[in-house]
Amino acid sequence: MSIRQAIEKVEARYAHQPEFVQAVKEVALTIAPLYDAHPEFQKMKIFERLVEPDRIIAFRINWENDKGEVQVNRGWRVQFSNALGPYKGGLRFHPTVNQSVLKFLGFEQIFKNALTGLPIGGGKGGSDFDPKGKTDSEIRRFCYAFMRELHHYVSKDMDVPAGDIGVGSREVSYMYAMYKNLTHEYSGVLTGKGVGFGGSLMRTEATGYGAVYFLENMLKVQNDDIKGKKVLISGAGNVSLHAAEKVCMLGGIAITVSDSKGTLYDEKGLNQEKIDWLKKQKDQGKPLTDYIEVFGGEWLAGQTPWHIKADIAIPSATQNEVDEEDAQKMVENGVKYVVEGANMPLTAKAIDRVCENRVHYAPGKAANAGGVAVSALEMSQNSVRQYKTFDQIDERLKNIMKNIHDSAAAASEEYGQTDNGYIDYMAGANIVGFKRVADALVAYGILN
Ligand code: NDP
Ligand code: 2IT
Repeated sequence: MSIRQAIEKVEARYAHQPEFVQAVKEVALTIAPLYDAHPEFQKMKIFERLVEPDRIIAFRINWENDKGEVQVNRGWRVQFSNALGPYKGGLRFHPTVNQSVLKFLGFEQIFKNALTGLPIGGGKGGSDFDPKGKTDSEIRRFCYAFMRELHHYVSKDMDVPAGDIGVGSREVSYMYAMYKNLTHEYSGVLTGKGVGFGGSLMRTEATGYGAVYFLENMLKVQNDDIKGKKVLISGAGNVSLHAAEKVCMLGGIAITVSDSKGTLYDEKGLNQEKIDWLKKQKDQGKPLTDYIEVFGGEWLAGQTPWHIKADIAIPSATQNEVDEEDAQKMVENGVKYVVEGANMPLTAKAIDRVCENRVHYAPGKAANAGGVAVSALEMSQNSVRQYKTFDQIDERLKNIMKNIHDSAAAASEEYGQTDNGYIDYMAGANIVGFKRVADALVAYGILN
């Protein structure tokens, strides 16, 4: 079966899972040159095998809110592929979570994790639970209830979850406590734990910092520099605020953050004081709009940042947050680099639009891999029970992001996707990630 026929099969079978189909098509369409060069992949049906998760675990979560009312949510863990290591990937708590979203995230995670060069397979999980407006005790009861069920299916050498949207170190700690309580085991079953009890230094910062390290590598290829460049950032969560922090540290000017209600536009640019304030504000569940009274700037209610003039965009909120029209505005406003902090923030048409205008584009799989990479370092620190310093992890992260950048750029060149100096990072990253997984599957025979 050719790649084209395999896509048609996925489209027909999973027409009701649009995000998953979108993620599969992107990979399939870019790995064609690799597939042509490796007939053994076709013979072993590697692609057809990789689009079906090893298994999906679905469960119910009963919990009680503060009023004593019984609440029912749904939870899942998609164990996609353990070809390269234990299933690894975050847990998302958001009302939009469903199987399509978790399958797209789990599928992308396979190749992202392969790109890190570290021994981790791909998985994802979560719940349609909405943490917004919930009290701390409600969050705690939900996390306990979620892990009471999930603990049957995860363990330190088999499946190691972490955070994602709506799941940060508070939630990871509650879930970790329940796992420990039920299993009597002190093991690294989750990453993103508090640093006082097995967490790695820099895990919190890693995704945002890593995305900016990736950007630095892209800029260097173009003999360019981040200093003085205006940067649009969406979201105001873990990835966004740490991306903004690293941009500022390196002399760039981050002029926006956003959330589901609108965009905060600060023409003067963020600085450490403003970012610390934003982190605190978000931790307390308070609105971004308070910023205006403290620091000035503008609140653009109901708007995204993409119509604002800038040099660089780092979408870091959620999937499909940049559509074709937004991409067109970016091009017209002079954006030269788009770096995905979020997973799949650009629609397929938005990607086409930026690429046909030779905007340098870094896909999430490559650019946001710093978070899971430091998660893998957390796993190894847990195994040997010895901990590295912040600077040691930062150095590893920089190297990992450089390696991902360089290997994607090299694959783009090797497979004829680099056009007159314009690197196709999407094709390059997909080819490198896919090849590492496919080589392992071929070596295993037809198990996995
Ligand atoms: P957080 O929960 O910390 O923050 C999410 C941010 O995005 C919030 O500001 C939220 O706004 C906004 N957002 C979420 N959903 C929507 C939506 N539907 N429309 C508009 N804004 C929205 O999540 P993270 O920062 O951890 O994750 C952000 C992205 O980065 C996700 O795509 C995630 O998969 C990806 N990612 C995360 C990694 C990590 O280590 N945490 C690693 C790699 C990728 P509001 O508060 O109003 O909902
Ligand atoms: O999308 C991602 O890479 C994450 N949410 C982080 C996964 C992890 O296991 O650290």
